[in-house]
Amino acid sequence: AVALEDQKFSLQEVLDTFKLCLSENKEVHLEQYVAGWRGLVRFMNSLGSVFSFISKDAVNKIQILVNHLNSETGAHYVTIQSMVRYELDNQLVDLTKRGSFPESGCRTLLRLHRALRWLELFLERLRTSTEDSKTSAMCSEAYNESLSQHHPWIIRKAAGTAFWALPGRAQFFDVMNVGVPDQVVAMLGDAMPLISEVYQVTEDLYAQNNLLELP
Ligand code: 1PW
Repeated sequence: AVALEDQKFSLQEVLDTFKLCLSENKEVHLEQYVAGWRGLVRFMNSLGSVFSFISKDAVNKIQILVNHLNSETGAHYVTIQSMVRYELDNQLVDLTKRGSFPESGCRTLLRLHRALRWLELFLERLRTSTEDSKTSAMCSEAYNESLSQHHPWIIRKAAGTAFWALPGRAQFFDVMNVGVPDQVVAMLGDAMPLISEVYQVTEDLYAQNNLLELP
């Protein structure tokens, strides 16, 4: 069987999955959120092997969340809202220092959530870029404004090195498999508000529950 991560895909589909994860009452469905991330990992892997160290951690985090979904307490993990309520009500989260719950849904999802902000900033730069824009510069600017603040020096260093090896803008658009550059730009214009909304709903939920700095 072909590994899921190797299948041909279109970034459009990936972004559509993120759209599906938000219900009318603004609940974020974990299964779709995870499916969206799986697509992003496929995307990263098609950008070259340098990115695999980055996608590896995302794959680990995705698997932890899938394990929660498939466990006997999986019913509590249907939405991010129900997950937060369940884990907090049952003291299943390390709130101040790492301890008994290194794989809590709350701290695991927070890592993906922070990475989603990076993606949002990066895709927005890509959307408004011109032909001579450098993907490596756009990627590292987005990273420096977001995720890097949560990473130790050694990871920042490794990430910076990986960005240098990113394909150029034209090849990047090609890998997205959406169409000519104008179509990519239009697709991103449609998709960005949805990604932003998923991000914002999660951010607000975590802020309300004081979870934004989970160890
Ligand atoms: C080109 C599009 C890229 C968008 C996807 C971004 C995925 C970002 C994954 C960065 C991972 C870098 C290496 C891992 C670092 C982990 O230590 C860190 N994980 C994340 C996702 O930031 C923190 O997780 P930890 O160590 O607290 O379990």
